[in-house]
Amino acid sequence: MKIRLISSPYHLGHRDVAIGAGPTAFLDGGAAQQLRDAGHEVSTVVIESSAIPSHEIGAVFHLNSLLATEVQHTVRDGAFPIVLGGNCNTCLGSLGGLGLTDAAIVWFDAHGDFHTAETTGSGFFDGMPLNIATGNSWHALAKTIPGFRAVPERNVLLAGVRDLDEGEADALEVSAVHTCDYDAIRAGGVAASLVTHLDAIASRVRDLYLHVDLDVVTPETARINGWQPQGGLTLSELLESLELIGDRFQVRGAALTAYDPAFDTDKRGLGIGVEVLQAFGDIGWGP
Ligand SMILES: [Mn+2]
Repeated sequence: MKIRLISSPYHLGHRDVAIGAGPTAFLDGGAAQQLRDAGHEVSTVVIESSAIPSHEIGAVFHLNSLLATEVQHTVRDGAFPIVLGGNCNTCLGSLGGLGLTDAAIVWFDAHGDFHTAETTGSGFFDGMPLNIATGNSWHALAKTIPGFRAVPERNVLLAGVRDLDEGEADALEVSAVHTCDYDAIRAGGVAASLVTHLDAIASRVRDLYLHVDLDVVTPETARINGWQPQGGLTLSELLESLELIGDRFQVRGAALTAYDPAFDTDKRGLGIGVEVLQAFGDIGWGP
């Protein structure tokens, strides 16, 4: 398959800092070549700007507008876009660039990423991207991203989550977002717990944006970042989940996010990330 790796190496607008260093680590670690070795035709591009606003939230939306344009070009070139994101908020640019009229999202993450200005206790802006993607907040800024269209909550599955803050958990509870948390997966197994949700969404919509925040895996599998809680999916559980998704959806774009190489002292995280990228290559939709 023709794949374009699109690197957005930023953490809240700061280049190559913390999880913003993840995309560069994957490219420097040979991710493109490993995909080529698996038979794919791979090109790479890095999101760059000389006009990044100095205020973080403005910077995030500026970079997402550039990302949307790059994803749009990728699709136009007939390539499958894989975004290497520092932040999970890259979902906004990815969704904009994909420009799907009817989209689903499967979102793997230890966290909910469903905060709003009204629920966040930390002010961490990258705790909000799924809430923004589902059209619940930051409307005016979301509109500045070319092609961005909110995804209906009922078309979204949040999987593997195990660290929700109070207000965020309440918001998810009353939302239509499908949640298959870590406890459910541990109790029921990957296939049994995910398939009901996936089938319900696939009965309505085929086109999917796939989001993997790598901290969905257990710390024993690999150390991913500074916020990775105990528990989580093993690599084989994550890969099994991705296969179930590929069987049911046209995966139009995918993203791998939130990997901070400073925590990955034994480099297992890098290897696991590349395996996830290979799985994206296997299930990605191509003409
Ligand atoms: Mn996340």
